[in-house]
Amino acid sequence: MKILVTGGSGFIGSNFIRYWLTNHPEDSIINLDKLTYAANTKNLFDVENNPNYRFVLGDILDEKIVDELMSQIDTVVHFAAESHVDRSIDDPSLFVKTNVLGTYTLLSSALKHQIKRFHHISTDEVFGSIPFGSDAQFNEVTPYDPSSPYSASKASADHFVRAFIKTYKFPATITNCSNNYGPYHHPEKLIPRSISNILDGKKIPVYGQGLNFRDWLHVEDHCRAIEVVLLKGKIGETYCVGGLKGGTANIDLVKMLLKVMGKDESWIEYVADRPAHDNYSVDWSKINRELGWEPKYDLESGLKATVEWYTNHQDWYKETKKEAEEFYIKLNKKN
Ligand code: NAD
Ligand code: TDX
Repeated sequence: MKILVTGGSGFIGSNFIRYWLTNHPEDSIINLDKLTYAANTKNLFDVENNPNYRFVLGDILDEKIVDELMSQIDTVVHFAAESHVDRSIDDPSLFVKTNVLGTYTLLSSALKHQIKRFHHISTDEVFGSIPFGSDAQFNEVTPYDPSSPYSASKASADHFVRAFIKTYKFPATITNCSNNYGPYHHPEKLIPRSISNILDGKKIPVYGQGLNFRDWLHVEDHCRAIEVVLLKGKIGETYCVGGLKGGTANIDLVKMLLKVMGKDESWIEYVADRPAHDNYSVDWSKINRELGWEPKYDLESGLKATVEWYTNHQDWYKETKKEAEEFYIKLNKKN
C-alpha cells in the first residue's frame, strides 16, 4: 500500500506510522501534517530516515498540496484534527475549519483521484453521553448526539464520509474509538497531564467530583484495530473500538495513577467542572465478531507502562506542557 497519513505527527498518528512501518515494511507512508501546537517533531525521530517514510508540512485544507499527494498514493488514513474538547469550548472556529472543511477537502480530492480506500478516524464522542448509573454502551447504530463543539465537528465530518459512501459509492470505512492513552500523548490530556503534574510536584486537577467516566483504549490496541479494518474491513462500514474495562470514573483512574506513582490522595485537587461533561463506554463486539479484533492491554498494566514511559521521557513533554498549562491558566481566568 502507498498510504497518505494525515496528522501523523500527533499522538495516535505517530504511533500508527511507527506501528505500520514496523509491521508492513513493504508499504510506504507520506505524513501530511501542519505541525500545530498538538504536534511534536520528536514523535517520529526514529522513522525519519526510513526510506519508506516521507514528511510533508502542510494543511489538509490546502487543495493544491492535497491534490498533489492524492496522485501519489492509493490509501488514506485520516487522523488530522483539532482534538481537545477544552480548546473547542474556548474557541470552536478552528474545529469547524480543520475537522469539517479539512475532511471535506480530503474527501473531494480522494474521490477525484479514485483512491482505493479512505479510512476516517472518528470518536465515541459523536454519540453524546451515557447517563450516570446506566450500563449502556455506544455501538454502530447509536444515534449521533454530540455535546461539545469538538464532537459536533467530528460528527459533521463523519456525516460527510457517510454521505460520500452513499452518494458516490466512495470506498471509505470509519472507526469510532474511545479515549486512547499511551506514549506520545499530549500533556494537555488527562492521563499525561496527571502523570507529568506528579513528576513536576504538582497536584492533579480533577473536574467536578471526578464521577464522569471514560473507556480507556491503549493506543497500540487502536493501531491494531485500524490495521484489521484496513486489511479485512468491509467498504462502507463503521466499526466501534473500545478498551477491555469499559467505563472508568475519572476519580478511580486518577487513584490508580497515584497508586502506581506511590502517592496518596492529597495529590488530588477538585476544580470547576467542564460544561456539557459527557460519559463514554463502547461496545466493540462488531469488530470482534466480524474481524477478530480485541484489545490486549488491561488498564492496570497499560497505565504502569505509560507512567514508566513519561518518567523516562520528561524532556519530550517539557515545552508542550508549558504551553498547555498556559492555556489552562488563560481558560480559568476567562471562566
Ligand atoms: P492530536 O491532537 O495529538 O494530533 C493531531 C495532529 O493533526 C497534529 O499532529 C496536528 O499538527 C495535525 N493537524 C491539525 N490540524 C491540521 C491540519 N489542518 N492539517 C494538517 N494537520 C493538522 O490528536 P490525536 O489524539 O492523535 O487524535 C487523532 C485523531 O483521532 C483525531 O481525528 C481525533 O479526533 C481522533 N480520536 C482521538 C482520540 C484520543 O483519545 N486521542 C479518541 C478518539 C478519536
Ligand atoms: O485536567 C483534567 N482533569 C479532568 O478531570 C483534564 C484535562 C481532563 N479531565 C477529565 C475530563 C474528561 O472527563 O478527564 C476526562 C478526559 O479528558 P481529556 O483527556 O480532555 O479527554 P476527552 O475530553 O475525554 O477527549 C479525548 O477522548 C476522545 C480526546 O481528547 C478526544 O480527541 C477524543 O475524541
